[in-house]
Amino acid sequence: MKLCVTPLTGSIGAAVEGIRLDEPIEDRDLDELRSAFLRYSTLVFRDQFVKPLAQVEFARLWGEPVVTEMLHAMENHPEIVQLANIKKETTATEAWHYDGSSSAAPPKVSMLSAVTTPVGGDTMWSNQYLAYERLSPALRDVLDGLKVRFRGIRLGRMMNVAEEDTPTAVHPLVRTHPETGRKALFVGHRENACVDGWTQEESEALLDMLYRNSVTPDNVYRHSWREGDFVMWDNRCTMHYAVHDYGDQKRVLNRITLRGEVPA
Ligand SMILES: O=C(O)CCC(=O)C(=O)O
Ligand SMILES: [Fe+2]
Repeated sequence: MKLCVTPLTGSIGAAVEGIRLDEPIEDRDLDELRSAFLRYSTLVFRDQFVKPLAQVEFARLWGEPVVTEMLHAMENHPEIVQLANIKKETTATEAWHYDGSSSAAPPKVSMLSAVTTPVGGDTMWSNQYLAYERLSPALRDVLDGLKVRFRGIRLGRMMNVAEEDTPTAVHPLVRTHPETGRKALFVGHRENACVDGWTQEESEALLDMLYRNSVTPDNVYRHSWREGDFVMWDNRCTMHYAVHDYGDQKRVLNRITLRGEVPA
């Protein structure tokens, strides 16, 4: 089998064919996967049907799986969280977000293996390098010096954690990717984020604009899930959004995240 990487949009995402993720991967293919991952930020593998143990083994090729606070691990696989029975009323993921933005070191990579898929239930990713690069140089200069306080309010609500007990962290609004060296906009929704040292009103005006600018259709890949799909994304330079348009239909995805660096 020959590894084949095909871009999915002009801005973010690539499909990878010619590889089985649950079989030993040759160094040459792994190198190619790594460079495709850094280039396209989100990789889609169809028809993989990766089982939990194989997902953990594949994840270890990329880093150290983390057990996410506030989320319930899968029995026998503490590294895996099974996303299932997510209700529209309480979901924390139907909003553009970074995983773990309210923790000191958000995960660097997240990986989903689709077990059961509904009609609908797509996931979208945005390119946060471009979200930054397409701003004017003068605004970029201002943003380079700012920090944002993130609060895990939505996730806390979903997991019934009191608002005062939800984690918070302060991160640079513009972070430099430790592997590519490119700058990416690490923005948050005004509900979960506030520019450090700014008034609420000032912060909302800026964050609203940056957030909106990040996720215009020309900067987004939207994935329609099929059972067996495996998707991995770079949480240092993308945001994502889980569309909840599937009512009570069953939707099950197995999720692993990898330990990340402190954003700088
Ligand atoms: O359910 C999804 O499609 C993605 C959920 C999500 O935000 C995540 O796994 O981090
Ligand atoms: Fe997420």
